[in-house]
Amino acid sequence: MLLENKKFLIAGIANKYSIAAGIAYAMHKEGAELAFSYQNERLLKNIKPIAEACSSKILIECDVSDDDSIKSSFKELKQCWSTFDGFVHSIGYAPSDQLEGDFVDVTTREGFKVAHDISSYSFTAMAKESKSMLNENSALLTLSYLGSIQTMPNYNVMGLAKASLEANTRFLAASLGRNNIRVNAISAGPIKTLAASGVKNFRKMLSQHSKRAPLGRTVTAEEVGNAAAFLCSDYASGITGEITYVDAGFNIAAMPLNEIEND
Ligand code: NAD
Ligand code: 0WE
Repeated sequence: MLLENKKFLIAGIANKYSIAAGIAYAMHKEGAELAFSYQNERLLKNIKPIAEACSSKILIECDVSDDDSIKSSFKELKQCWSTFDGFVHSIGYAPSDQLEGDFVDVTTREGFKVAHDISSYSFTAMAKESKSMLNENSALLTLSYLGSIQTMPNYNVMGLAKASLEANTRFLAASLGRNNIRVNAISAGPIKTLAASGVKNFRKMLSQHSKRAPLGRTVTAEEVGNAAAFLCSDYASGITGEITYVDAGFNIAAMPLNEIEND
């Protein structure tokens, strides 16, 4: 098993559809010992059965908008694990008014600030607070999206925040490399999760994705999870600062092959 004798914290499960839930299952399957952090008490009931299925009893509240909450959550984790082998950051947020309408018109200073704070800075903050507890050979992982490098309707300021998150991945990798801590990101294709459910025309985006992607389909949280398990394992010991696309190939295709052929 890829992750035997390794301990990972999973941050960002809201419910069973969360990408982080797919990651947790895959990492559990590969023998990792897991702990979970959740944004607020409201989500606890959703996370409990997932933690149970992963044989974990460690559930810690952590709101990444609050430095004290991040600090105390790693203090709490230390009660269970004196050291561990990394964490998965699967957290992103922008106020909903930022994600509908024309970029220039809807983007505000406050919306920009919140999106970057929650979706990018929080990755740095978690690395900072956990650094002293991380073993040699640790791995940190975050989740990005194609909107970081290409435009699309409505993703708006989240695209900027994901660009920041990807640069963050590279700077953290450079900063922590000498401690033998690797830092990577997965850029996932669109998946119908809670964060996606409020998005206008998300179903249309999924069908567009299937049309253009070389594999002719979307990806699942399980597929993202399998790539995550690899990147967090010693099989990926030579990989750091990378953005790995798990998107059925969508990002490499400028035009759908079949449509041209069928004309
Ligand atoms: P999700 O809604 O299941 O997960 C988002 C998580 O962010 C939730 O668990 C939420 O509690 C957490 N979060 C938000 N604000 C927080 C805060 N202040 N403190 C702590 N946690 C907070 O949706 P998801 O799609 O699984 O998203 C996970 C990650 O994957 C995000 O970074 C998202 O941008 C990224 N992503 C999603 C897709 C997609 O299509 N669903 C594609 C590529 C990347
Ligand atoms: O990163 C994401 C989700 C980002 C997200 C979603 C929400 C909805 C609810 C961040 N913040 C919020 N805030 C809310 O209040 N994805 C990659 C999924 C996603 O979101 C989109 C997409 C895709 C794809 C938004 C617009 C356009 C496309």
